[in-house]
Amino acid sequence: QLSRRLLFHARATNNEEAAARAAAVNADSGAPTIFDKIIAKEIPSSIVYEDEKVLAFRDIDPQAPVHVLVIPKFRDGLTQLGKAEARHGEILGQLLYAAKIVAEKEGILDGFRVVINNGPEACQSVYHLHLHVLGGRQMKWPPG
Ligand code: TR5
Repeated sequence: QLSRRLLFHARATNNEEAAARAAAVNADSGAPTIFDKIIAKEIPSSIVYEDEKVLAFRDIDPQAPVHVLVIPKFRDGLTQLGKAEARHGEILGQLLYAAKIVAEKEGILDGFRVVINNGPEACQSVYHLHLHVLGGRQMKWPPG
C-alpha cells in the first residue's frame, strides 16, 4: 500500500526520481507475498469462493460495492500476467471462470469489470497474479 501511494504521489508531482524509487519498491522480486498467508489462512480474509486451484476473497480496500480478488492457490511463477507461459493456460482459464462464478454469487452478472494490473506502470502492488472483480455500481470508462 505504501509503495502504491508513493507511485501515485510520484505521478502527481511528476517527479521522475520518486517514480523510479516507487517502481523499484514495487518490483517483482518473486518473494512470497501477503496472499500466501491468506491462502494458508494465517491471515483472515472474507472468502467468496474457493476450490482446489482458486481462492476468491474480498479486497481489503474496496473500490466498488463488490470488489473481490481471484487468485491461483499455487503461484507457479505467475507473479504477474506478464510472466505467463503456455503451461499456465489452464489456470488462467480457471481464474477467469472463477471471476464469473464470483460475479454470479455477488449478483452482478449484469455488469461487472475484471481487471489485472500488470507491473509498476499499472500500479500492481502485490506480486501474486490476481484478478480484480468489480461491480455493484456504474463503472466508468476509460479507467484511470
Ligand atoms: O494493486 P494490485 O492490482 O496489485 O492489487 C492488490 C490488491 O490487494 C489491492 O486492491 C489491495 O487493496 C489488496 N490487498 C492488499 C492486502 C490485502 C488486500 N486484500 C485483502 N486482504 C489484504 N490483506 C490482509 N493485506 C494486504 N496487504
